[in-house]
Amino acid sequence: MSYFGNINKVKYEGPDSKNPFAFKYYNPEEKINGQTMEEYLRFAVSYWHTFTGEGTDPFGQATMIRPYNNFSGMDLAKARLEASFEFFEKMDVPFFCFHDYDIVPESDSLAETFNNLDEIVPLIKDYLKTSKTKLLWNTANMFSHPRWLSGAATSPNADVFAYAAAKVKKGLEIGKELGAQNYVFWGGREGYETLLNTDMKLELDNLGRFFHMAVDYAKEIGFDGQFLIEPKPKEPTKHQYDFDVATGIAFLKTYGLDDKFKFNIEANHATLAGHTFEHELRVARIYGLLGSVDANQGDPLLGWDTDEFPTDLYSTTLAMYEILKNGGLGSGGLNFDAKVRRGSFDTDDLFMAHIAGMDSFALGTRVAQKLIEDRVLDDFIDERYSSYTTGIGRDIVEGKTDFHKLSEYALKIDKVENKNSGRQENLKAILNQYLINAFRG
Ligand code: XLS
Ligand code: NI
Ligand code: NI
Repeated sequence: MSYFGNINKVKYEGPDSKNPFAFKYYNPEEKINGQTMEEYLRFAVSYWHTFTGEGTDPFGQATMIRPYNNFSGMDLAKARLEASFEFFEKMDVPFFCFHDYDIVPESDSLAETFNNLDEIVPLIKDYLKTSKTKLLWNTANMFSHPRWLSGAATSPNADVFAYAAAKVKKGLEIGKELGAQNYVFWGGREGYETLLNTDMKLELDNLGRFFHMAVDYAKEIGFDGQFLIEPKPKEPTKHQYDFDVATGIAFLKTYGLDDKFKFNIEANHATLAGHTFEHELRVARIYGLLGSVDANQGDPLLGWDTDEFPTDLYSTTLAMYEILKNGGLGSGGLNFDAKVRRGSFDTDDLFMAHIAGMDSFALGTRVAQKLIEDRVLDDFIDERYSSYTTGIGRDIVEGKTDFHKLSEYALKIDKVENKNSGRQENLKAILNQYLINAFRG
């Protein structure tokens, strides 16, 4: 059966196309750094927002009109699955991602839920055999059910810890079965509300223990996907332990996990942490820990994770700048952890939203690539830091000096001069110029 019968396969038609169901900038076959855009950008559809999300918000009921709305239970799960692969094919995306409870309904009984998973996973495997779309990552939902109210691996209740372990164990088995390229941990409730009732040290130690057990089990069953932590500062928990990339790095190093994990960086989580998206990407990149990306954007007027489809070209350009400088995303990808607005309730919106996001990243890629080719920022930055390439600066960088020598040197300086202007207004104007020129083709 067809769920999106009115839509044909979405194709690249170029910047002059007025077809709402065509790519204007994303040309999957166009080469970038020797790879096609498809291979480089590795777009993924997130199952939860696109197929499970119903448009509810804390004040209102579901709004989304979906062709499988008349099903329920496992029939709904199967209908969604069928629809999802039709969608992937029509959008021509190479990847998708899911939580365990996106693909089957969550039951109170763990055994029953596992049975449901055992029923759906072979069906997914069958689709994967004939589809070009692969599994970028899977994860466990350990935040929706009431049992997770005080966390999963950081719950004060040891039974909850055990339950979480069972779910991740199953998730790794599913990841292996379906050839997942990564496994994600997003700790939505791994944090605390008040220190008055919290043993922070025990919770963090338990989280470290939990991750070690996951690493051990993956090794045991031969799951070789990349482990990813997805930092977020808050929401739903007031203070989340993996606040941002820097906090995550401190945690991984403290618990001896930094060679086992990388980061899945979400744009809207970065801004919630008071950072830009590109800041989080940069921190991960310079330490070799940039794993994958949840591509979305927040709303500067709203203080929560609005998960909008990315359309801000400054942001996609600066993000792609980091990703290109990283040499791509390796086994990661650009996952649209993004949802259509509550008012965008029909299925056409699902296609248009993904097209908007993919085009925005494709355009950002072209601009970023040109900025890198022309060495616009590199040359400027080299010049700005040139004092570290000769004389005392070179000695500092090469470790050939100490406080005695530096003090001696400093006492001889007549007056420290500010040599290189930061020129940020000019650099922003150049960025504008590159963006506009990219539109010219
Ligand atoms: C929520 C997170 C979540 C993760 C996967 O804010 O972004 O959707 O990506 O659990
Ligand atoms: Ni996310
Ligand atoms: Ni999020």
